[in-house]
Amino acid sequence: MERILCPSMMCANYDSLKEEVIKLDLAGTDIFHVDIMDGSFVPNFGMGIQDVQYIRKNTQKLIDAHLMIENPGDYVELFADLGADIIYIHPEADKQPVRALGKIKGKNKLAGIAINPGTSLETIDELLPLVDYVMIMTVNPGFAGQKYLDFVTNKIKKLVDKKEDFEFKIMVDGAISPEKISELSGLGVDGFILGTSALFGKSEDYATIIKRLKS
Ligand code: S6P
Ligand code: MG
Repeated sequence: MERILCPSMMCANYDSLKEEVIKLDLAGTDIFHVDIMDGSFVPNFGMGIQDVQYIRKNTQKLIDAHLMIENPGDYVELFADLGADIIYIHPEADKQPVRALGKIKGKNKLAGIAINPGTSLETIDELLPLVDYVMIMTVNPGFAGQKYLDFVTNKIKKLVDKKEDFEFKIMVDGAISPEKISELSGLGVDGFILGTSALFGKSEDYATIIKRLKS
């Protein structure tokens, strides 16, 4: 099974965003991960509308919008129209997550849910047949450069067991180091968000790092 690698663009060098997108594209990026925050669902602000448009203009690869915002269902159409291919909502942030996922599908986009470290799988069981991706947060969302929360690995194992019955892919986001990628892909995780722990701010170039992380 090929690992799906997704650079977190919040961690890219903004002095030269266009070159970053092109370099990452050529280096073997599968999905560009774009963190959208509202200062309410998470205590920070991330990327925004212009960032999604700008990345879209410079790559043909898939783009995901990770909506860390209240009432994400109100905004899925906006991000679909901006060119995101995959839209993640946090079910914790929407009173009607099923409706929000329906809106994503209505736009012919791939639907994902991202779940916080404290969210139990039992609360999202009904959503599993409706999604293409389940992204497990392995840090409290809002910031790059945090520490992996070990207790979440147990939830990842439980989700892998449920995968047989459905079609979704399992992604992990937060403090994903090269060591975590080997460990978690061994458990059955499909995709990895690459931030400061694995990809950005290193001395080697993106192509060398991504090639190594793929295998
Ligand atoms: C923030 C966001 C994440 C980070 C990513 C950074 O919570 O959803 O996508 O950008 O986790 O990676 P790292 O390795 O610095 O934690
Ligand atoms: Mg993210």
